[in-house]
Amino acid sequence: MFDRAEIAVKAGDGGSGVVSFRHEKFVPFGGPDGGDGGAGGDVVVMADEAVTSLRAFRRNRNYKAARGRDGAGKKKYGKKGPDLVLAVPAGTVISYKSQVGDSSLIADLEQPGQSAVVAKGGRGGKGNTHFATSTNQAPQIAQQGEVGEELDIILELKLIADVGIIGYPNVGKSTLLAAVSAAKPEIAGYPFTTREPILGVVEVGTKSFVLAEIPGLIEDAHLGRGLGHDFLRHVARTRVLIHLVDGSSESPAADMAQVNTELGLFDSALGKKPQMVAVNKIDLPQVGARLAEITESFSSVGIHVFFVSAASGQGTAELMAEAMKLLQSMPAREAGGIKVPRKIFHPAPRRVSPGVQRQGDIFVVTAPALERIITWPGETSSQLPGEFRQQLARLGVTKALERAGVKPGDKIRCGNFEWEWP
Ligand SMILES: Nc1nc2c(ncn2[C@@H]2O[C@H](COP(=O)(O)OP(=O)(O)OP(=O)(O)O)[C@@H](O)[C@H]2O)c(=O)[nH]1
Ligand SMILES: [Mg+2]
Repeated sequence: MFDRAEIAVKAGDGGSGVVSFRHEKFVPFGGPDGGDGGAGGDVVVMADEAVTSLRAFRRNRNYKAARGRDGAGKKKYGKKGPDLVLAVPAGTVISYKSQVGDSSLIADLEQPGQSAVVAKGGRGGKGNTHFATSTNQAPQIAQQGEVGEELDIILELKLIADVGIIGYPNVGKSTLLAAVSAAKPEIAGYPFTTREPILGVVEVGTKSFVLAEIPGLIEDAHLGRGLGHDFLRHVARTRVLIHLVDGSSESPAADMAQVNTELGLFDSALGKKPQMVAVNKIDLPQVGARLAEITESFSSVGIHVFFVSAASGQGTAELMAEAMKLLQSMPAREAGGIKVPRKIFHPAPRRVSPGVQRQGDIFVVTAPALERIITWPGETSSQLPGEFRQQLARLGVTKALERAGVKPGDKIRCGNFEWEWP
């Protein structure tokens, strides 16, 4: 029932900010003008009408968006890395591989055009213009871009049936599905043979639709008895119903009324879904003998019936052609009877507040914004500790260091840098 693929996605890293200074005539050492890096590209999953399966994702499992470009002098921003858009069929459910249950859901892309960001690109690093302070007009530090998000996700195609076959147990629903599609449901002469919805693809000319056998609709299904309750939800997602009745039953019209009562009790919208009524087993002599009587019993309540033999195939192609016509005459799929909240994934904010941890005789500063600080080749680094201290003060880390008992001469480490507390 599901087509499934597990893939690894990695959003682009942000580009780096740069250290650069204005070079003006007669001004040998102008102000800082290093531009910021561009953000890395996101990995986006998008439902696309032209895509019909997840097969492509079985061949290639790794997907990486491009990184952002580095900034440049003259305050030039680096270009954002282009997003990587993965096209999937409508009806694809995206979830985290690392989580189970409801919290694993990232998005449910029901309609073509819907999309979700599954991995957010890293933000670009800041150029040295951002690090100027009143006491340091020539900052020699810039910031590296953030690393893009990386995670494993599961794509699952939830086939949504266009047409559902409903009817009393044992009327021949499985036999009909098997006759018109490649599906191979179990067929047997006792009720409730089919225990969960079975899907098949029906081709009519060059077009196709998905047909589902909805099992177990009986009296009191709406109360959760029998198998019916769960499957009524599948009925809600179909657009057209084929109501199959057994021509050899005592009263085919009464059987149909009973099943419809169940539908209506579950959800009144279901009762209003367009139905095509088909009388099955016309190959049986006792059924062949009463076609006029059956036609009359339905037409007296305003219902047109189709006659078929799922076993011999008689009339089934015509029934499918009519179902296709009816589908095409209907507006595009709506959300159906069940309201599925539309979920669009927003990655959680990555803000981590700065902190200090003592590791032996080194004070390690955790401050994502500072850990990404970089120096620029060719620039002097003697003033770096001073610049770092200013940034630490700005982030309120100095106080945290003092609270942690830092003394002159102690070693401080942040990202790739290490220096002494003066
Ligand atoms: N003679 C005849 N028998 C049929 C026809 N269609 C189905 N049957 C028989 O009717 C019985 C039930 O058929 P299924 O296709 O399993 O019926 P179902 O509606 O799927 O039944 P459940 O899944 O158990 O609710 C089987 O013995 C079939 O062989 C038909 O067109 N003619
Ligand atoms: Mg069946």
